[in-house]
Amino acid sequence: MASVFRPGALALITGSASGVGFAFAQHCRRQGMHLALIDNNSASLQKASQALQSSTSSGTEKPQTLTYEMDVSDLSAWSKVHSDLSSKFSTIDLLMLNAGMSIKTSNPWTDAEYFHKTFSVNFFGMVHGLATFLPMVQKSTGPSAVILTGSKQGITNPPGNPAYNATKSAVKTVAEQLAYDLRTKSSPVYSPQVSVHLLVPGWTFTGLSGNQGPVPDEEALSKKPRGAWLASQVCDYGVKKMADGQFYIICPDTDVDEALDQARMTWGAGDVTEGRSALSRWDDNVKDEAAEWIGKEAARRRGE
Ligand SMILES: NC(=O)c1ccc[n+]([C@@H]2O[C@H](COP(=O)([O-])OP(=O)(O)OC[C@H]3O[C@@H](n4cnc5c(N)ncnc54)[C@H](O)[C@@H]3O)[C@@H](O)[C@H]2O)c1
Ligand SMILES: *[C@@H]1O[C@H](CO)[C@@H](O)[C@H](O)[C@H]1NC(C)=O
Ligand SMILES: CC(=O)N[C@H]1CO[C@H](CO)[C@@H](O)[C@@H]1O
Repeated sequence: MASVFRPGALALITGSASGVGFAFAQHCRRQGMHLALIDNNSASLQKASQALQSSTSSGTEKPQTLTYEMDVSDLSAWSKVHSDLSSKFSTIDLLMLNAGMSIKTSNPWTDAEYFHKTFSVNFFGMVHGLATFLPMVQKSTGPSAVILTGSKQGITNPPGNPAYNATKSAVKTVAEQLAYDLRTKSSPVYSPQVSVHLLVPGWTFTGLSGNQGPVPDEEALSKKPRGAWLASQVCDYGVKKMADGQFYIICPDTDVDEALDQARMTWGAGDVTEGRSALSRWDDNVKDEAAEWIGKEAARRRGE
C-alpha cells in the first residue's frame, strides 16, 4: 500500500532540530523523502541538517534538505518560507506541526504574558503552519498527511502549568475539526486523500526534558530516565498507527502503558458526566477513589 513516507515526497516539520521532530525527520529521510526543516535554534538546526544529509536513504534521487531558522509564532516568517519552498516544490506530502515549548511562571493567574507566549508558539505556531501550507498539502497527488503534536496534558489536564495544558487542549480541538473538514464534502477544504493525526507522545526524553538538539539514540539512551521513551520510539509507534489509519496516536512510555492511559482518560471524561469536581484525580477528597477506579479499569483493559 502506498504511504506518505515514500521516496521523492516532501516533509515539512517544525521543531525538527531536536526530539520528536528530529526523529520523524530521520524516519522520512530513511524513506528517501525531501525535508524542509523549521526550527528557531540555529545551532541544533545546523547539526540536524548535517546528520540528515549524511544518513542513507532509499530511492535513487538524492533527497534535498532545506532549513529555515525561524520562530513559528511569527506569521511573516511563514510567508517567507512559503515563497522559497513554493519556488522549489509544488506540493507537500507530510506537514508535521510539532514545535512546542513550556515556560515556568511563579503565579500563572497574574501573568497574562505567560499565556500569550505559550499560545503564540504551541497553538498559533500550528495555526500559522496550517494557514500557510494546507493548500500545498491538498495538492499532493499521493497519500498525504498532517500531524499535529499534542500532549496527554491536553487531554487529562494535570494541574501545574495551565497555559501549556490549555494550548494542547486547543491543538486537540483544532486537529479534530481539521480531520472532520478534510473528510467532509461540504467543507471548503474537502480533501479525503489527506489524513490528519493527533500525535500524543508520552514521557519522552527530548529537549523538553533536558536532551536538547539532534541526539543520536545511543547517546540519549545512556542518559535517559528509565521511565521515558526515546523520541525514535515515539516515531516508530506513530508511523505504525498512521499505517493503521489512526487519528489519535496516544503513545505509551516505559512507566505508563496504553491501558493505564485509557483508564485515566476515561476517569477524566467522567468528571463531566458524573458531576465530579474539576480535575478530581487530584482532588484530596476524591483522589483515593480515583486511583482505585483507575487501577481496576486499567487491569480490566489489560484482560487481567
Ligand atoms: N517530551 C515529552 O515528554 C513530550 C510529551 C508530550 C508532548 N510533547 C510535545 O512534543 C513536541 C516536540 O517536543 P520535544 O519533546 O521533541 O522537545 P524538543 O525541545 O526536543 O524539540 C522541540 C523543538 O522545537 C523548537 N522550537 C521551540 N520553540 C520554537 C519556536 N518558537 N519556533 C521554532 N522552533 C521552536 C526547539 O528549538 C526544539 O528544537 C512539542 O510540541 C511538545 O509539546 C513532548
Ligand atoms: C526558540 O523559541 C523558544 C520559545 O518557543 C524560546 O524559549 C527559545 O529561547 C528560542 N530559541 C532560540 C535559540 O532563539
Ligand atoms: C510540558 C509542560 O509544561 N506540561 C505541564 C502541564 O501541566 C503538568 C501538570 O503540572 C505539568 O507537570 C507539566 O509540566
